[in-house]
Amino acid sequence: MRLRLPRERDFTAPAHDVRVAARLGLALGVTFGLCFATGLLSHAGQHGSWWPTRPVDFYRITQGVHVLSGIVAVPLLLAKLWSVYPLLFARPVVRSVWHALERGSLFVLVAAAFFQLATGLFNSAQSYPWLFPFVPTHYAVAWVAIGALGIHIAAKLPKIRDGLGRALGRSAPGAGGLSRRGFLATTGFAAVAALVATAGATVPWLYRVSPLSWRAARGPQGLPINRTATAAGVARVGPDWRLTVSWPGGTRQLDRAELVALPQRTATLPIACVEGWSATATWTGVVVADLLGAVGAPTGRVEVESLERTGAYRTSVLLPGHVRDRLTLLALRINGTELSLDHGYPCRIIAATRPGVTQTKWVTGLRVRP
Ligand SMILES: Nc1nc2c(c(=O)[nH]1)N[C@H]1C(S)=C(S)[C@@H](COP(=O)(O)O)O[C@H]1N2
Ligand SMILES: [Mo]
Repeated sequence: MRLRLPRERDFTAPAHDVRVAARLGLALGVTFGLCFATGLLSHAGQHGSWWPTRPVDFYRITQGVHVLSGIVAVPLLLAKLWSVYPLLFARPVVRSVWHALERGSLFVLVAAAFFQLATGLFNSAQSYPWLFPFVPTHYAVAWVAIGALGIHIAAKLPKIRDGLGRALGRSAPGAGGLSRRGFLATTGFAAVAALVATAGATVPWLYRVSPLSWRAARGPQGLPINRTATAAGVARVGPDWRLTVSWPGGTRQLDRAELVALPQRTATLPIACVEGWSATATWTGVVVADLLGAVGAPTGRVEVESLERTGAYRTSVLLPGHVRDRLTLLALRINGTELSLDHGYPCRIIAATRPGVTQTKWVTGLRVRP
């Protein structure tokens, strides 16, 4: 027997069909679109010059959609690739310059999509088994993926129309494998299972049914801890700790007793981590706007500094809108008890809609830039 490469027509399963591929493509287009849009929002929330302060759960929702749409895209992408992979064996390999470009962009799309989904999943598991910085790389490749997706959709528009326009129909008698309907139903089931299995990390009423909700599972003082004081290199905080508030023309140091003596506000606010988990706590502390007023500092943009000496999240910026917001607290207490060291003792920033990475713990300095 002579070995030969298969041909496209050798793949006879009914699900290798443009009607299946187009429907999966539509679902993937929606999930990738959601993932891209919410990814841009997350980028703006961390690096932008404006960010809304309401609704309080804004980032919790957009980042939940970001991570969950990425997770749902995994089974959809695998099913879509399986549906169309016989096209790899179509001959001739290249029919025209246009065809070569279209195939090349498809290669870029698949590579970029795998890269985004894999790095995103690793990030949500807080694992970084690579040497490049996650945030700028994930952000840059997102543009590559969305660009290649746009080209792919434009090139395939006639086929997409054709595939979506035709009913799934019945498979020919004797055709092997799952029917077109069966294949789509199985893929849909896998996508919903992936969603339910992970959504409990951020959707409270799924905590119980979601086996992978461990990230949001209760931690000490009723809230998970992402980075412990030990991991951040923050040792015991002694009585010599001071909060330094500075502004052009002035500086003021406060000890913890002075912070406790200022008027306190209690608010229920979520921490929404970029990794896709979120959890709500009740925080008590000083409204940052009141604190600035009490020491005679102007308002403006505030740079927050932590006791942590190294680490990407030792500083953050409070934009003017958040500095004015009365839900922006320098929290001293969580769920009715004093903040533990792991939760940011002696004080931490907690504000509405801020990405978790900017809810800075172990605060030591507030620098006002009017
Ligand atoms: N100084 C400092 N603050 C920090 C971090 C950090 O690494 N260093 N991690 C942030 C991240 S990523 C999140 S999600 C929240 C988590 O807060 P928690 O550990 O109190 O739950 O704290 C934020 N504050
Ligand atoms: Mo986080």
